[in-house]
Amino acid sequence: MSRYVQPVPAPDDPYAGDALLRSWLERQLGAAGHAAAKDRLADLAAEVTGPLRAAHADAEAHPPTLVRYDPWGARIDRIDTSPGWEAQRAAAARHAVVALPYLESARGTWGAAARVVQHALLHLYGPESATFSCPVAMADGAAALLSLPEVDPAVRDAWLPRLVSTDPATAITSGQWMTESQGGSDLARSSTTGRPAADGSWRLTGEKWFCSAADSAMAVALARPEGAGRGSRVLAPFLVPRYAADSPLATGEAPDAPAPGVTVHRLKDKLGTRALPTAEIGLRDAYALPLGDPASPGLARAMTLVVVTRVHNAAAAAGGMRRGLAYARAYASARHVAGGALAVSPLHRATLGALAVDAAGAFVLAGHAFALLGRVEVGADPAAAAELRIVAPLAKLATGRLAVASASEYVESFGGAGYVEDTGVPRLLRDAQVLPIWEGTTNVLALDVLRAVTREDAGPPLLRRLDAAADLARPVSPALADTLAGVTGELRERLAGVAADPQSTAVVAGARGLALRLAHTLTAALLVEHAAWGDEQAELAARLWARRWLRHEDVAADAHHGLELLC
Ligand code: UCC
Repeated sequence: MSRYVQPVPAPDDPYAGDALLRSWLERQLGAAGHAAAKDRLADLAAEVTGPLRAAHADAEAHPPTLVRYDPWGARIDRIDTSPGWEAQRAAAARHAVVALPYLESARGTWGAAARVVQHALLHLYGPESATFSCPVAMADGAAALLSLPEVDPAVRDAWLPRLVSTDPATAITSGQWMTESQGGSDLARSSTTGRPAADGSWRLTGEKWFCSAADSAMAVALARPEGAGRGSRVLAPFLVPRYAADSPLATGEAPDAPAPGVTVHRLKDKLGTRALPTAEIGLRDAYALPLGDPASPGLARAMTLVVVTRVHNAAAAAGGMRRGLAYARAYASARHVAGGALAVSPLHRATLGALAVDAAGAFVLAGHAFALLGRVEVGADPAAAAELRIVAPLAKLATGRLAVASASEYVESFGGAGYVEDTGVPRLLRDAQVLPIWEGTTNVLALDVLRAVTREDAGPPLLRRLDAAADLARPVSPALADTLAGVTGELRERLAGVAADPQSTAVVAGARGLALRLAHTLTAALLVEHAAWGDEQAELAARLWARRWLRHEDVAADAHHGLELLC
């Protein structure tokens, strides 16, 4: 009797097969702008489905290791990574996944929308990058911080070109050394200190607890300048060269040895993102360069980086959801149960359809955040800046939670195979779980949303977009328009309640619910906007999203009927 072997699921080309991505680009970039991006996107997609998928598997199978001592007893703290990880590093540079929005040529072609093209690159690259998307995010955040006018041009000129290089031989990434064990997200408790040296550089001393991409050539570290006092606002961002090659304090160490004063205590043993080296790092008078004047409160400067990594987080969530859907659909087409393909089961189709609605929502939310970021950076657009202040945390928190829920469904949709490690499927769930955690948990971000609303009056720009979307929806679907208008009215009242008594227990306890409601309503509005431009898929997704997330209805029957259109 022959043994049955399940077919390996082979998802579509992630660019050619993603209708929403393509129509989003067509709308955001215009036909000529999209045409100018096509080769770049097609090249990356082709590499993702071939060598990068293999590199991803290799990096996941061979996690990084820390070699603390050389054979003769010298402390070397070397992080060894796999060939797959290095292939991901090279591809990120070659495909300009970090660099694109900083390239003159890209800004010339797409203007502020270079960030839209970058988001498309991330959407393709991230899900099977073995989480190289993390160093990509932090390198981008560091590049944005280095681009600020208050940063010393000599520091910028020395480091920014390396961060945005498209040559794998010279490109570097950055870590982000913020978190300390006693502080976590409460940065006010940071105890790393900085003291100035005679030559304008600084020396940092402290312990950093959660340093991802610890193999990067540099890191942005937060430290409290000597004499600066307590609290979070006075913390200042510093650039720390990670290796001896870049540290003027080095005295003959090998170029790839840690910079003097930088010690890698250990690598974290994490639930997921296992290919990504995350370390606890000690600093003892480590060489550092200030990013801006350390005498002026620096946390707001550092948030330039954090806003960028938060929108990358949203892109990672949305990209992962889309790729999970592609795998689940490929599996359902190949898998036969009860006399037919799983893909024709109405119940399975309804499950996948609901996931497609969620993937579409996450995509437009992340995409909108990138579009705003581009307008802030290129046009210094104040309306975009005001909206981004609230959209960045909303996009991060809502997509993080959606990604975990979706990943759980994707794993389940593979049945037993989804629970078997070397199918690669369980990783989807483990890796999704980091998304609501790093760069601020759901609750930390919900409190950030409250602060944005109360201190920076971030509610009105959002409400204006929601009002406009209700008007746009009316000719197409009065029911959808009514839902949007009703929920927007409810949100207007809740935001007024927040403004009236921001510290009340009811407001603080309700922060997560409010933030999710804002994010889900914004997502409906963004789908409506895309539908009004002429996208049929977005129209169905908008209707089902609003019913699913704003009215909490079961959309199974419509999701089943609409599955092909939704994908
Ligand atoms: O390090 C980490 C792991 C790395 C892994 C990265 C992977 C990324 C991959 C993604 C793709 C795959 S995670 C680090 C996690 N830590 C955080 O995210 C910090 C969480 N905590 C917060 O977000 C808090 O909201 C604080 C600490 C930023 C602020 O709380 P405070 O202490 O109450 O401070 P304030 O008073 O609210 O804000 C201080 C200043 C103010 O400006 P000034 O000084 O001008 O008044 C605020 O306006 O910071 C400004 N500010 C902001 N600006 C605060 N929040 C923001 C914001 N969201 N946007 C802009």
